Amino acid sequence: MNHSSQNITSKQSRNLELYKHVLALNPSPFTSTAWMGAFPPTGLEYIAASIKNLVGKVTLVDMRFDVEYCDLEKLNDFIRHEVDLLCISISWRSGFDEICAFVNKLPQGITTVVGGHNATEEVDNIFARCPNVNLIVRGEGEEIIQQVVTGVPYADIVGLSYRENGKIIHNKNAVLPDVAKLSFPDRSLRRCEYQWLQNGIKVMPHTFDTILTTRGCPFKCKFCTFSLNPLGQKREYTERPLESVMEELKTITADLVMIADDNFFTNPKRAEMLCDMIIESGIKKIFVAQTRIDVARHPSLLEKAARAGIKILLLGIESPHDWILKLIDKGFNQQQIREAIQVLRKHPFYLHAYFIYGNIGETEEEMVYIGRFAKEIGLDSISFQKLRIEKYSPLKEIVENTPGYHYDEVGGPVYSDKYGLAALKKIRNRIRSEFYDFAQLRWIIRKFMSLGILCKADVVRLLFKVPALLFAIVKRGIKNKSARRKEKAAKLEIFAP
Ligand code: B12
Ligand code: SF4
Repeated sequence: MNHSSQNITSKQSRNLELYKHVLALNPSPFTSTAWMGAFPPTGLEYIAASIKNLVGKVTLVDMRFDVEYCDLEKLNDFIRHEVDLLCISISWRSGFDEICAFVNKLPQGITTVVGGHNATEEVDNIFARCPNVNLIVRGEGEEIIQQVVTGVPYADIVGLSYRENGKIIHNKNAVLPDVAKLSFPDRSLRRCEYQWLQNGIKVMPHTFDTILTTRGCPFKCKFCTFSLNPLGQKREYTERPLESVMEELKTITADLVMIADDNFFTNPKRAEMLCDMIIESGIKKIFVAQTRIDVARHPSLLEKAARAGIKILLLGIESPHDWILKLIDKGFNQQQIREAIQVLRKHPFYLHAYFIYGNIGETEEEMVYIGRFAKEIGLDSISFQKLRIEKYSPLKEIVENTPGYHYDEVGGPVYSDKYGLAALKKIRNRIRSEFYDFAQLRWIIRKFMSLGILCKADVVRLLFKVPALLFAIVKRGIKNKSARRKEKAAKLEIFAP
């Protein structure tokens, strides 16, 4: 159990017990891919943990996995008969329209609170589209929801937006909570195990989980809003006490754990201490960590990270070009990337790197070079995304002031007069074929096997599933396309004069 202190004690709440049964609900949009489904809804789980001792009961439902609650009639029946507070998470932009439509189908008259990264960016939009939503918690919500469930008057809760006499009231922004004081997710509330299901087919034998050991990131890469909360406030880099992290780790049963920190190695000393503690505890997991290439400067940390079970590193490299790295303030250059990867390759890590293409002024050849460069330096796999503009991204203004560059919506891709979306799609395919070929795929499988992430039997099982997987992916694509068409038609109808 987590013994960290809370602002409002359970004793206080029992006296009040304003809510008997809270449903913490992670809705499932049809557009989310199965890969995203592999991990639990961490933010919502923090919320559930923070109120668990302040209300009668919390039921946590993740509609991606909890099939029992996917039937709307059954879900509504359950809500009507059992629930007096509904807490819904809207974290991702993908599927936003579908989630709003879904929320509208839930029972009216039950206090409904929405929160999450995307909810915070879309407060007015959600109030306008979902008449049954009473409250929206903006930003990191643990302390705010505690005040809601213990009956603090809405007007006194900073960080809350709410309806009052037909008006929407937005209280001031809340101060970010101290992560050391927050309760970590209580896995006993879960009603499902997390696995990598691709279109309903189990891809890997492992169960998945996430853990956050820090929040925020001290760097200021221009394209990135990881370290900004959705209110545009810089989330200062803050660390959880290592004892609390270990306490949480001991409650995790999953085989593969993603350390969801923006950059796990921000404080190398602390990361090394945590690795030591994991080694000492005998905990055996496959850990995945997000990091910058700077970690390569710490050989003893790398050695310990590998011994602690960190097997997959997700590296934010972004670009092979010095002028782009400078433009986005990444803080390193191509030569440093080459040197770092050379070091990292000497350790037993699977190296996956992220790149961004379509940067301002980037030519087609420069974009395509991403694939060749990644191969040259020996990365195991890569993913590449078009430059995107988030609501509070410092790049937003730059794109807006650069003639010939455009974006259609916040969160959407940047394109230019020279490279429109269709051209960027072709470039993406060129990057992909520069990097991925049969030999690379074989290499990936071998690397997974050599690191003990997959065994021979897993690979054979996976190969047998390939035809079914391909069929499911095509079927899902068609389903999504037709659903999107319907949604578009519905929108046109709403806005028709
Ligand atoms: C780890 C991570 C992932 C993991 C997923 C881990 C998981 N558990 O699902 C992986 C790698 C799979 C991933 C994938 C993607 N991610 Co991501 N990810 C993150 C990251 C780094 C941390 C998320 C996290 O754990 N945060 C910590 C928790 C505690 O914060 P939180 O979720 O916001 O929750 C708090 C509040 O929002 C609020 N809250 C949340 N729910 C609720 C509900 C209620 C009722 C209340 C009151 C409050 C509340 O309180 C919570 C506690 O403080 C964030 C960046 C960041 N630093 O937050 C990006 C981020 C969330 N990801 C982002 C994106 C774009 C993606 C992808 C679309 C990328 C892609 N193109 O594939 C996919 C989409 C995944 C999907 N499900 O659709 C964006 C989201 C932007 C947006 N509005 O959509 C972010 C913000 C990064 C960014 N700035 O670009 N991601
Ligand atoms: S890209 Fe990575 S290092 Fe840069 S600000 Fe974002 S999280 Fe931090």
